[in-house]
Amino acid sequence: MAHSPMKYVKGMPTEGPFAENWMNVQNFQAREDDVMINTYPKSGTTWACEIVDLIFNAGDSKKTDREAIYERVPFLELAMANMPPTTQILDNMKGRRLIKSHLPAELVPKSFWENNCKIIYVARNGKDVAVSYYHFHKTFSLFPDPGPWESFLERYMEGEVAYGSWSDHVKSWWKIRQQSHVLFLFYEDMLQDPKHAIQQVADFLKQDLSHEALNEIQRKTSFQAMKENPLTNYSTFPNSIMDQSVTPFMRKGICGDWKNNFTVAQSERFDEYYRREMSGTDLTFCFSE
Ligand code: PPS
Repeated sequence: MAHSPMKYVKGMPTEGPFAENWMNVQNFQAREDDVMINTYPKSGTTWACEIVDLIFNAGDSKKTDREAIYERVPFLELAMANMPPTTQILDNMKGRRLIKSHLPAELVPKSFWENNCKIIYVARNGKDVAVSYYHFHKTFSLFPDPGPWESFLERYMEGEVAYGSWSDHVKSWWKIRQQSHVLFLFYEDMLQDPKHAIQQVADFLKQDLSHEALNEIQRKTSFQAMKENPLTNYSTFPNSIMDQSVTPFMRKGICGDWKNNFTVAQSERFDEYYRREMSGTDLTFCFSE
């Protein structure tokens, strides 16, 4: 599998074709009823996307099991050689659009803010994100080869990976979390009390859910159910782009897997970085169950 080198957009490292399509992303026309699901990569995007689609379909999986998650919730900034960019696919989409993005708040196209579009942001602790991102780099040909874990972790803490710095990203969204059209969630809270998280999202979207619908959404969006569902586990995605024989997309889905990957010294270096980056904010993460 050939990996691609990175380019930069407004100082943020990104994939080459994404950078080439940047003008279309920046000028993208959001509509009032668009809903964006945004995260730093590997923070629970797919999980949140499936929850939102099920909520809009009152928990009826006969309706959501129509297409793969990446078709039901197109990825705004995705662009690949020889394929129409997602911006074009979204322009032609009728009805309510659910839109996935990993852009930091300041790079989200201004039409989303002008239209007060609802945005659900999920943040995950930076150590588990680093591990998940490292494994994902090995499978995803649009990203550069991650090399050894030690050097990947250094680049991650320097923000020299796709979408830049994890800490800048989470802080950019934390700063604006009180805007009424933004819902800020933590992956670890979703793991601990999924039903509560689903209800929070439904309330935010002003969608009533019956007891049965809530239970059904919880069942359908458990890690195991999503791992087994070909429409959410990316097994229908081209193998030449995401080679899951290396690591499955639905890998572990837990809090604290970093303990199996970080050395004590790496953990201490990360803690130092975390303290420095989070000083001056009241944003805190949970790193263990
Ligand atoms: S991506 O490629 O950035 O869009 O990936 P993303 O979906 O944001 O994150 C993938 C990680 O989320 C885990 N995941 C889940 N965890 C718990 N419950 C559910 N339902 C769930 N769905 C996805 C997935 O396993 C990846 O984390 P890791 O740690 O690699 O297992």
